[in-house]
Amino acid sequence: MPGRIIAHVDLDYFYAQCEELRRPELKGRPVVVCIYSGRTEDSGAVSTSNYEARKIGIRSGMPIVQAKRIAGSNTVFLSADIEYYESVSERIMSLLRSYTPVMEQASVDEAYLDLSEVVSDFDGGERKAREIKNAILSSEHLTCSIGVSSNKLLSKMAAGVSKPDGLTVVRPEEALDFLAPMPAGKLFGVGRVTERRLSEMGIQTVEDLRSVSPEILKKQFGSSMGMWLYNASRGVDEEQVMDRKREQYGRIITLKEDTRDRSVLVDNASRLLNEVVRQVKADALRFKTVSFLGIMSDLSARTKNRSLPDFTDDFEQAARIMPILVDEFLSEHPGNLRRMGVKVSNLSEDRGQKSLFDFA
Ligand code: DCP
Ligand code: MG
Ligand code: MG
Repeated sequence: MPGRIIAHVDLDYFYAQCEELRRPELKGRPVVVCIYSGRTEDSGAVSTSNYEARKIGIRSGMPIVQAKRIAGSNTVFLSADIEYYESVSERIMSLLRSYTPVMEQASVDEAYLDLSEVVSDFDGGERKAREIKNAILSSEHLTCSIGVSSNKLLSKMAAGVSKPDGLTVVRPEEALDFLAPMPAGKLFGVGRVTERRLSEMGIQTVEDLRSVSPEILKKQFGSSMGMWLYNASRGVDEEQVMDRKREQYGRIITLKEDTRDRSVLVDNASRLLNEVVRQVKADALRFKTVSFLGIMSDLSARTKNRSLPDFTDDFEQAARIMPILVDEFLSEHPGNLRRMGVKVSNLSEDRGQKSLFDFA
């Protein structure tokens, strides 16, 4: 029996690529997406930058002031629009979930897919990864990088070596050579403190790390971290891909202006519900509870829920409840809403319809 076949998918320069997507005129120029803290005009940090901006040295986490100092006059600075990136992310995660039921979203732009039951060998894994890259490109017009190997650690490292738009397969027999020259402190899972300690011990590469005995590693780093380093340096990682089941699907938006206008709330709720239901359906699930939520001008959050008689994935049926929820909400909560959202929960597997996986 062959070992596991795990893919790690990470979208390239994600927030910045999303911005290029909706503003094609930005393509080719350095783009810097910023999270402004609002204290002074330029206080805050760079969230991410596209590869043109990275070429001139602008990176995630850098203070905006510093990025502006090294930026040329053609560099574009944008304020992060998290809601937009999250909506793109959710669609891509749904798409990824259609390839395997064992899928773990690891951050807004990355996921692990256990393909062991979907393909029979690493060539199959490579073909599947290419298929996934093409699907993300044709449906969302975004590029990603994928690593394929026998475990999460190697796949995560493999996805990182050929960015952007990369695909790297590390077969089990290649794992040792693949990791050997990498900086030991950059093994995924090594934190800052461990990284510093490794460098104090004169350990630079993963190959250096391999020459340290498990006893010494355990003494220096504690038994669990010590053993983890011992195994990781040899490309061994037993971590399972956790297909945490989702408990709810929702979307929240910021209203153009604070309001309690019934028709504005109902129209937005209906539009958001439509997006949410489409995702639930794409994941072959049904739901029973529908919620309307509002965040008031004073930032307090309020919710109204209602359950349907049975599980459904029918938008019309759920949409009929929305005006009722909005009316109840408005009658119970005085004041204007700043943000609003909808959520469906109480999920169940859609047994009426086979998932792609059942046909594999
Ligand atoms: N992010 C952030 N602050 C950080 C790191 C990341 O706000 N310090 C956000 C912006 C990124 C997104 O998370 O677009 C995904 O993070 P990644 O580390 O995957 O970085 P990118 O996708 O931007 O670039 P890469 O092409 O290297 O994956
Ligand atoms: Mg990324
Ligand atoms: Mg990422």
